Amino acid sequence: MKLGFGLYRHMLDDEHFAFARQCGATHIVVHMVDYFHQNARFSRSDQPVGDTGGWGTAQADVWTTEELLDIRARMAKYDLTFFAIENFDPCHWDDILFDGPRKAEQIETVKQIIRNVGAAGIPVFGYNFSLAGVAGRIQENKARGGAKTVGLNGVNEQTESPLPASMAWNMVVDEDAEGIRAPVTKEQLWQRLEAFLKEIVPVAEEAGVRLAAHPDDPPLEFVRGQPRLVNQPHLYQDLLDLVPSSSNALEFCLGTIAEMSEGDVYEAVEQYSRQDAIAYMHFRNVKGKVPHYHETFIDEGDIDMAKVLRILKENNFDGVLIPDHSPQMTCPAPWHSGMAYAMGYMKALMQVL
Ligand SMILES: [Mn+2]
Repeated sequence: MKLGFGLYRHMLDDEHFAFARQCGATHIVVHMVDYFHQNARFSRSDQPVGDTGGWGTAQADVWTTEELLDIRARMAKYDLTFFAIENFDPCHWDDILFDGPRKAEQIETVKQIIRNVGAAGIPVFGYNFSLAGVAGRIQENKARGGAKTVGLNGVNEQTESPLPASMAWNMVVDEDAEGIRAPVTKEQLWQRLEAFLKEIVPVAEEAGVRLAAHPDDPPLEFVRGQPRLVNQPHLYQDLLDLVPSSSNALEFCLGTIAEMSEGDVYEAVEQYSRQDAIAYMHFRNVKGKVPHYHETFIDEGDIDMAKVLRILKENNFDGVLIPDHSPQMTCPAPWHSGMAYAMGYMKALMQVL
């Protein structure tokens, strides 16, 4: 197993590559959809919440092989491997998620992206087949020592307010759209996922790319009036069984799985690592379950992280672990210090193992 690090698009520079390498990372997961491109001082747990409750406006450019190869070459100078891209831009697939008029066109766009990613030698593509995306989490100083972190303290106006028609996932895709998104049934959502996987998995196989599904965060039953797809651990199996293939895999978010109201996080790690279904893991910790939980430092939550690593090792997990999020530490570099703390802990656990 390998130690990786996630970087947003605005962080794809020498400074952040050096930081990741200095933290011990060998592999990089790149978030090409950058909520923060207009304000690089935000870190991931500083998600700006506008009056639509979103993370900003999506940008619909298709990532070219040349662009990806350039990023790959720049990180290679720091002995870093471009392991995965995380998330489609909502503009790439809003009509796939909502069964809109441009669905067929967007399926072709997604196929082209997967081909480009494969051609650039990037083996994994993480995605989150979610209608409302990440929504409703609040920031509180609940991690150890009063560190700022995110969580839920019961459902709130954000989780309960209907998703505007202007939005897909948690971003604005069409500023002019008025009204709200019609509620979708859980059955419809799963049918849309099945149709998506049946189109895209064969292309991913041919391109040498593993699609890796993130669960719904936060894993409530409904968010913004829309059902969640994978909000219990057993639903990951349903996703895998729709189209069995090594290219139909998981972006296993340990924290989100632990937040789910049913199931056992260690059994889930065992079940999915035994099948070699985990392409990479968001290795983070949390206290509580929906609708009352908060993210914690890696060593203070409900999850025994060493136990998770032992299960992964027994099942010969060969993928990448990244910290995903971390609480922010009280100092002039809150994001960096939180991440460096998580990375040092992960590196040490891996060495002891
Ligand atoms: Mn995650």
